[in-house]
Amino acid sequence: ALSHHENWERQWRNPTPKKQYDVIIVGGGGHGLATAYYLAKEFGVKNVAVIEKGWLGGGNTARNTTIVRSNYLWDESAVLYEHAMKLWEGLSQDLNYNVMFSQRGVLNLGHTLQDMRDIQRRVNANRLNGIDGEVLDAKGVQALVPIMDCSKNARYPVMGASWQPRAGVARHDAVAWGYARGADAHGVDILQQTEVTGFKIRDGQIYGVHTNRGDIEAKTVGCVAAGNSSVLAKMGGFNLPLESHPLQALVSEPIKPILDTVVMSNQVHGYISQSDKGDLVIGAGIDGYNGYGQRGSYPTVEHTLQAIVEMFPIFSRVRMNRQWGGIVDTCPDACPIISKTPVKGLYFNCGWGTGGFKATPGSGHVFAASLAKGEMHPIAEPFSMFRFHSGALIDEHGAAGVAH
Ligand code: FAD
Ligand code: PYC
Repeated sequence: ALSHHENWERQWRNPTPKKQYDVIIVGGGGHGLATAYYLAKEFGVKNVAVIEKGWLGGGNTARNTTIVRSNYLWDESAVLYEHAMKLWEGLSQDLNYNVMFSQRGVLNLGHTLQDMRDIQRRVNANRLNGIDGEVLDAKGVQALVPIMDCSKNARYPVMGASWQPRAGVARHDAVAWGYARGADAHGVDILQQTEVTGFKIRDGQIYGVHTNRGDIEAKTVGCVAAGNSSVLAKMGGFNLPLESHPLQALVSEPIKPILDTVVMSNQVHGYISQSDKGDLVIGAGIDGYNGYGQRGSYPTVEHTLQAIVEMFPIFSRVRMNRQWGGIVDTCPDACPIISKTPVKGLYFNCGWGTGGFKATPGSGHVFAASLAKGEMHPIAEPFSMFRFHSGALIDEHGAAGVAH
């Protein structure tokens, strides 16, 4: 049947690399593509290349479980993630591409008194920052999710939850493809199967990159390479305080619609939503070891499914269909790095760890503004890599949602 469609128009070009660009973005995931899109569309910087060693959005953008929320504790991160949330709310229209952003709400469950105190504190902080949020008791949670075991018999009974109604999920591939098509339409060159193997640096200033397809020059280079960020930093001659860990996810066979919101529990440690296709989309925390293999180990899967079945006994006989892993770049304070570096003109946007998908539009937008102006955008400013020198950390482990 597809033979009738062989003349489909390409969504983006497959150009030959030019010798020189104004800005090079390393990494063609959601964040890199969003950066290129806003650079060209909003900041008038159109001579831009996105260099991707594999295929577009094949890294964590393709591998994540697409939870989008902005209920972070501290002002700095709340502002960053809420900036992203506002962009999500108009993204399909802006890109003219359906990113299937579904604001079905996210519950972060509490199972102990201390969980509930933390939830109250975080929801209060959110509301002071103009972010929607409510504290629910167990009855309120049960009313939203009738199939969840909210009885007192559970090993860790559900005591309540934070509820962000504007939160939800989006379609990961569509986000990458929508930004790619938009960036390409504004003249950005998207170079797939092109790996950056080194930086050209002279007198402390970047002036290009080495790639497996030859050298390409630019006086501004932004690296957005998620789990591979430390490898690129090493090429620049400095270290980043990142650990690269596998983070796994799995999906079930498709079933009829049964769960119309997103449920996360850090205490029993699992999270779940149902995709529009019907699959249950499931995950938990990182595998404890460092590595670059996009797989993960069996005990983590077992632990995750124990938690899911404990919360949802109704799912005990649903079969799992697929499992995969991505490499996440975790930072000591569970916050990203959006920053200048010791090399002039070389910028990094990384350290999003287990939670960067939700930030994709906001991250791309503030990074683009910073690259265009040569000065960090005020929202990005607190996320400098130099906070690990000054000690001005922003500890978001509580809101990160997935144990690091
Ligand atoms: P990526 O999409 O990984 O893009 C980086 C790109 O850089 C890759 O395509 C890679 O090939 C390329 N690259 C690397 N090195 C080079 C090089 N030398 N030369 C050229 N290209 C290079 N976040 C949420 O907010 N909600 C979630 O529910 C969620 N769930 C997750 C579940 C899993 C299983 C995983 C793995 C992650 C999850 N995350 C979640 C985190 C989220 O996926 C990431 O933070 C986010 O997608 C990072 O986007 P990115 O564009 O920076 O990275
Ligand atoms: O950051 O919300 C999140 C998240 C959920 C699953 C993985 N990360």
